[in-house]
Amino acid sequence: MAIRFLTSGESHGEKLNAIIEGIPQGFELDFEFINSELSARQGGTGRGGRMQIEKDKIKINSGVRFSKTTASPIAIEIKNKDWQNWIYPMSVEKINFDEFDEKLKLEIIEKINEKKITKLRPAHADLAGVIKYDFDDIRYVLERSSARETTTRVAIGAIAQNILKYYNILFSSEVISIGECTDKKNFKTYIENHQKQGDSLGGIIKITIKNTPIGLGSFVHWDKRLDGKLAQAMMSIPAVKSVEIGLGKEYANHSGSKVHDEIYRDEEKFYHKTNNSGGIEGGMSNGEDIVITIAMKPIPTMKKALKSVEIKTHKKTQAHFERADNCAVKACGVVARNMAAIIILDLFLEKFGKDCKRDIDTAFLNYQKRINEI
Ligand code: EPS
Repeated sequence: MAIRFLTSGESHGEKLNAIIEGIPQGFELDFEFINSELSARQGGTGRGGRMQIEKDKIKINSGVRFSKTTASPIAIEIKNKDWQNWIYPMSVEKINFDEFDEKLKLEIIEKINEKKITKLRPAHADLAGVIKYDFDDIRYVLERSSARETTTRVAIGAIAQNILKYYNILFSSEVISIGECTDKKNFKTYIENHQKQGDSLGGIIKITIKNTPIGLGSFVHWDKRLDGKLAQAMMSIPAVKSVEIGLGKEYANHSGSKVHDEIYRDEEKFYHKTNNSGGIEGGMSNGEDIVITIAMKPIPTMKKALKSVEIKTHKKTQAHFERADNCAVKACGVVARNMAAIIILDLFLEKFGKDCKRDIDTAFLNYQKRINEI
């Protein structure tokens, strides 16, 4: 792997952090672009009250000098503005109650208890999470399993997109459907109607990557295949339940002669007139647009609470509800295009060099020259 990263941070903790290793020297970063991806992730009809509080912005603490990458590890942080409201319930340190007068002490205890969760939410990480880690409060699971964590991934992906733009590799995402609604004009009302009923929605998203050079990924080993890597990245996004490349599962309904993309060559390049393969053949990019379709399940946290169980008493109850989105499909698309950018950058650097922009530029141009001569 050319690049690797680790993220940390709880939804209502003080900050979200990440360290990215392997970004080459010499790329000027466009902070405005990175922040515009962060604010795109916050958008869309159906987002909850939290999005009114946060104005996600990247802060880079290392690995960049005068806006240019230095090849050193890049440390980033994004502040949780909402932290002010969660200082005590999410405190890292033990709370010393002696510091407070009786009234304040009671207020803090009440706040902590209020935030304690014991009613399992079906379809979330709650049940398996509390059992696996031996917790008596779902808060411990909820905080890290929250989709808030995708903020850091978008920031890293935006850095990747920023670098890939130098080579004209471009990423976009589009919402295809929300629940059963396929008419874009009606998405807003459809989501708002479900919101009024306290219900949540998922949907289908298409991610397109343009101008990927031929040959990213490889057929030589199972874990080098581009489609495999993209599928893992997509499925790692909370609530994503299926990934298709190109024609996807529809391939199974047709004979080969009807669906496989024939190969042509003109003065300039090899090409296909159709793109059912979604730009990937034999685990490698084939030069056509890479097209990924993902499905997101409806968000599990709902006002219209499902039947559930209380973790301590085992009593029947209704699932816990706290502030949540009722639809985050558009945001999921932003996360997906940025996760795709991380994978593409990783494979791009593996192919064209890992250290500095000038060497990568040369390798990239030489490769294009060689392809043109075939
Ligand atoms: C999210 C922040 C969270 C949720 C949502 C995504 O903020 P809060 O819990 O404070 O309202 O809105 O989290 C979930 C969908 C989830 O399942 O936990 C964000 O920044 O995207």
